[in-house]
Amino acid sequence: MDKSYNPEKIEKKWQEKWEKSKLFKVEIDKNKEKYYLLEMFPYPSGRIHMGHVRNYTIGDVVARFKRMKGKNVLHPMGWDAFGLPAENAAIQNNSHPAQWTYSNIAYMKDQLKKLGFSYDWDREFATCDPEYYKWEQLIFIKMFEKGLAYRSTGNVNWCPDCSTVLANEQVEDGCCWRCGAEVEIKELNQWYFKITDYAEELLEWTYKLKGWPEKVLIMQRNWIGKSYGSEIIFKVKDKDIDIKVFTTRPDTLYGATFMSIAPEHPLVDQLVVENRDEVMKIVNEMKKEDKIKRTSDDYEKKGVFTGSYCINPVTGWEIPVYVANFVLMDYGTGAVMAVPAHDQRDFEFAKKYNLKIVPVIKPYDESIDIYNLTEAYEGPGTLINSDIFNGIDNEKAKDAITEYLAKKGLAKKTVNYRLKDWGISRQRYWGAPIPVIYCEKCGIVPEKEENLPVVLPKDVKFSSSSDVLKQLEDFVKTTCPKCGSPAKRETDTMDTFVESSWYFFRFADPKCDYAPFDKEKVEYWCPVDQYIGGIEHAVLHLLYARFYTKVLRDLGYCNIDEPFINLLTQGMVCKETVQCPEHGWLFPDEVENGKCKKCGKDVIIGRSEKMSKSKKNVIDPENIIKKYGADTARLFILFAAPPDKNLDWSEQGVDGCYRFLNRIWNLCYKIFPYIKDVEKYDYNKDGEVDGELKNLRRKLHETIKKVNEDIERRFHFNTAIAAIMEFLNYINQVNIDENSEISKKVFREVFENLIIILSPFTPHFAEELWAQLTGKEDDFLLNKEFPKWDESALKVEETLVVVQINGKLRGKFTVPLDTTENKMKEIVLNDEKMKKYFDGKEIKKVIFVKNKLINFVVK
Ligand code: ANZ
Ligand code: ZN
Repeated sequence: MDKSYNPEKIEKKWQEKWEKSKLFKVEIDKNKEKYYLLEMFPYPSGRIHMGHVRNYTIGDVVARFKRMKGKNVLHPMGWDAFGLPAENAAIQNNSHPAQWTYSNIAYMKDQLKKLGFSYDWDREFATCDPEYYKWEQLIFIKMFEKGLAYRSTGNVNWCPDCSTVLANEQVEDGCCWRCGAEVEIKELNQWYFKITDYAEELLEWTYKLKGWPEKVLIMQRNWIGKSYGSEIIFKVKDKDIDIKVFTTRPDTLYGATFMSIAPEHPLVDQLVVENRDEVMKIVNEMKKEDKIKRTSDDYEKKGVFTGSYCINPVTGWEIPVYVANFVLMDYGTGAVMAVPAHDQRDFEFAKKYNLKIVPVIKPYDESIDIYNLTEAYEGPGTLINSDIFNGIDNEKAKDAITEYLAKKGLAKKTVNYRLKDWGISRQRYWGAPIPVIYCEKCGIVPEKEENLPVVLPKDVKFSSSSDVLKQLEDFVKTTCPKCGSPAKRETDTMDTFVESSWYFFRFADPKCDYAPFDKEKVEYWCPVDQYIGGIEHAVLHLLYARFYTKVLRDLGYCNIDEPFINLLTQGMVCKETVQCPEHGWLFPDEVENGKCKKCGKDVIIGRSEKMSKSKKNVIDPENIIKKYGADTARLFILFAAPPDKNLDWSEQGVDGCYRFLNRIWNLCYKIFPYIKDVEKYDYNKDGEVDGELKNLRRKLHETIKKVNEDIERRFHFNTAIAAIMEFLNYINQVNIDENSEISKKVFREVFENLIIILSPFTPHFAEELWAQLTGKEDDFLLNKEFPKWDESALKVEETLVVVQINGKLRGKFTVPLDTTENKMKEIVLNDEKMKKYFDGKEIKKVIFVKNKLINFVVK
């Protein structure tokens, strides 16, 4: 055994051995319980970052632990390989996106291997492999045939910088989620997936996914946005048309004093009677306004009177119809009954255009003057100014008023969802081609199954960022699969979120060549038992994956309702930031003694923030591995915080973990010679142990218990590791007796277990120590059982100790056997009943007989 710990040498050695022996390969084994552990697969951007390291280290510990607990563990890895960065890089380097992508994959795969992750690499694939997207195209065709994929013109979010469409989910605060550019609204012909058909089921299951963080479920529910309300019909005065509104507040109907409709509403044209040209001009300008801004609270409410009136169905009032910028066509019915007294947007609008405000809810809070409002009153109360409904609680009035109108055929209860269909068309090259053909005679025709995949043409020049596929005549020109006449191929590609919506199924059967996957294999491995990834995917990816799973189920590909049983959203990796007043963000090595190296000014140490290149607070995992080894990197990441909390990077923390491993190594170096040739302690053969050895065993089994429970129950690796550190301190205080067989045996038990429980965290380190202890080089720890604790070793034996004060019996205490004099003093002096004997007195002397008696001489 080497005298000192050399991570570089041993990590390489074990990575090679693991690979050669195919240690991580798994197959279906129906005699074992399966466990599918999945981490969100990475985008091959070029290099792995600390966020990846954290995500995959957490996953690796769980995978290794579960396997050692006897589960048949599927732990795959692959690449989410389509997307815009590859195309941008290709333009910049005058190369091909495929080349960029596959070389990044090779590099990153190597990096992941250096971290010792237990992936079954035989299952690896990249989503840009035609063998993968072929099946996605087939599924698309099946969806098209069922009406779940359709083409429609609509307003789309357009990112001018990425020159592509974005899904609603990809717009954050009006900006592109990827590049941050301000998003525009454009009218385009697009492909959509009918996720709205699944709104109700997606929502229902959020109440059944007990293994998901509540905050993620809430975000999904809000995104689906189910609201209960009513549709009410308003007749237009002097015209034979009706306007239908969607409202969640039918209780306020008696206070509806005007009507607001969306500029895109199809009835606008018929409703505008006065000053047609002028009004239509304003309407058209409103349409051009940014749709996202239009709905934000602080955006100015604007409107224009159409010249038409409609009739409030309960009051009979003729109320003016306005076109208003804050009403959207794609929510509800595109028309709103405006109740300025009880809706803030309507209130602002009424003030601006001098419209009537009639309160109809009297607040339970009497201090509010409902006839002199400075803002809308949106709270609860009883109805006023509402004829036969006066005095009713407003919640009850919702149903009552709807039912009253329903009898006249003027209203019905409805449910509305905020969720919109998923626009999946992207006007980009580097994505899965949408497998349809446009024929002048037959219309939209899906490609024939036997012609799949529709492969992305290789011979492409990337000189500009415009729609590349459209310009490729060889690709576009084709014949109609139905009638054979000349036809055109679709040039849009699919949103890359489609690929990540089903990759977890493909991992169960990655080489399948007759279907997306074999049903039986998927039904053995899936659903995923534990999914791990970043919170940033709480809405987008997770909602799409849930939807796609249900679609695959309904297409008959599998019998699975939900893809992920348990979800862990890991916290971010953060580090403090450093700023120079003159030079902005600084890298740590641009600072010396608190001063900027460039200008000598005092730097400002900022708070800890998510590692990002722009703030120059990133740590490259590769440097850490070079300096300390992968095991230290893994250990630090696991030890520094519970997995769901943010983690603060600290060089001292990393160093501390490295020293901990060194201390274990050094201790093993010292102890192994004595225990190499003995067997570990066994109660049946060796009988009882007592004293120091008994306590050592107790501490060992307490540690084993804690590690088991912390991993199993809560994934609290940090406290598990802390327990092991504490145990190491304990071992250091106990001396091995070279002449005692039983002492050596207990030490053997201690070190065997210590090494095995360390192995999920620091696998190379543990493997090497195990080989040194046992002399066996291929006795992989992953194939060992994770230690169970010995309940009988945990028992603390007790004894009765007599307490005397100046020789007189004053109490009896039951304490653990071998309690020391100091501990005994502490127990007695802290006891309420004993206090009176010591009050105002001084302890002159203590006589202590271990396990029997303590006598205080006081004065
Ligand atoms: C009358 C009313 C009175 C409303 C009141 C609110 C308060 P949620 O809960 O988000 O579903 N609304 C309906 N369609 C709209 C559209 N296309 N664009 C903008 N606003 C629209 O919101 C439903 C409420 O939003 C509806 O209830 C409607 O205003 C408005 F005291 O109707 B309410
Ligand atoms: Zn045709």
